[in-house]
Amino acid sequence: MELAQVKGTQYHLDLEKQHGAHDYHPLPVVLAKGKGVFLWDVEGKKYYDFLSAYSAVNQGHCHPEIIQSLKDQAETLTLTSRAFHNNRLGEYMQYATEYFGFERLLPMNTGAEGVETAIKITRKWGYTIKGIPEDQAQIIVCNNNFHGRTTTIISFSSDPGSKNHFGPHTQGFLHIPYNDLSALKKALESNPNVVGFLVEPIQGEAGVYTPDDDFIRGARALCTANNVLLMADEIQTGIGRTGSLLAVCGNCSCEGACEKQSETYTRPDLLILGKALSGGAYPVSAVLCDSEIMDVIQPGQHGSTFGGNPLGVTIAKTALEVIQKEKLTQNARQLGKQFRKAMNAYIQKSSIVTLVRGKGLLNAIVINDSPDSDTAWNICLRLRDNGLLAKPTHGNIIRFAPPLVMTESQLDDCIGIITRTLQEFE
Ligand code: IF1
Repeated sequence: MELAQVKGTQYHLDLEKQHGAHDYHPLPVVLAKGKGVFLWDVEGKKYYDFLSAYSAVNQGHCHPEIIQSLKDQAETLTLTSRAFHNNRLGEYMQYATEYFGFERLLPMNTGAEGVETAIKITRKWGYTIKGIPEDQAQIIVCNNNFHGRTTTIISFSSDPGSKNHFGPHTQGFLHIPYNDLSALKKALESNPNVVGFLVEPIQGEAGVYTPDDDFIRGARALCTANNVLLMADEIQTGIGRTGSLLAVCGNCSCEGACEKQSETYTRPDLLILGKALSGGAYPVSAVLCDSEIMDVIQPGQHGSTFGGNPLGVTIAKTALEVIQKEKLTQNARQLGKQFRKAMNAYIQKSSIVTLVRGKGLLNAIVINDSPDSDTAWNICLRLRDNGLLAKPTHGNIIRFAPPLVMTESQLDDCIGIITRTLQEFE
């Protein structure tokens, strides 16, 4: 075939460059197929996926049961809008609320929509239940947060690149340092109009920052004492990723088996889910809370065209069933320990890796170079050449988050690829 007719990597890169917005700087690889922990590019080269679409593909690429659900429902009924009822939504709501232990669920599509929904519910609860003066509600957020890219959400970002030149910014947000209970206590006690505390139980984009064990539990106590809603953004950390069903389950002794709240579980007032809620097959997000909070939203006050559509919720129900049936939470906890043990052994003799941190299969390594250097990027390029796909978060931090279906031997294989590649940079 003529070179021009071979639709290889460069052909696809050129098309995107010419016709697309340049809102990303992807690793130069063009993927065409995915199955389980593997991806294949347009030249047929095979890779381990160590990003899982930012924890949206916990169940592995194209999981057969999730895809079968998608196919069956797609040829039956995809969308009715919420102007009418459909025969999938109620059973999904019942299943998911029992699965996570809340009374009600509001279905949306993207993670950012879930966060925006939680903000609207919390503000309205503040005005109509807590009695905050109208338009005076404050929500506490953490420095270096990532909750999505809508104009309200980036209004409370602390990253200039996410925030600058997108004003005027939405008001009503207070910032505290992450993992700082005294700062949270001070902010709560000095601001009577606080209605919520929005927090990632582990800060993913910031570089997989795992807080002190007592941070979320302490935040729970402070929010309760000050009549403020704890809003847990588990869009990236939830659904088994951190070795528990939810990152707010803490160091539950159940090895991720309880699926229900255990003695170390810190129950948020609002739980925000997305990404792996659908196993990466379809945009599905949700906000879960109890009736006394959810009922502040009355008919016509919130929703979306696709929110709660029969196709998405059918996929999501199957995706949640897979997590439980295949014990993926337990697998993530076990393999996470195996990964960090191996990386810590490597770090003992490394000059370029300073630490590994994370929980379950949400981990990151810190490269001993400036955040402005391209060392982490170059390491990811070589990992790609060596058959493993990962990407730096900020500058010198590389996130490692494979699908939770990975086996011990596959992980050993990946650890070998990672350590051999790092050796090239020592
Ligand atoms: C991108 C980051 C990760 C999230 C948390 C809400 C959302 C996300 C904790 C919004 C989304 C995605 C967005 C994607 C890359 C990825 C990401 F690098 F952007 F920050 F994972 F860390 N809360 N995270 O992680 O969910 O609207 O995207 O469905 O924008 O490049 P979304």
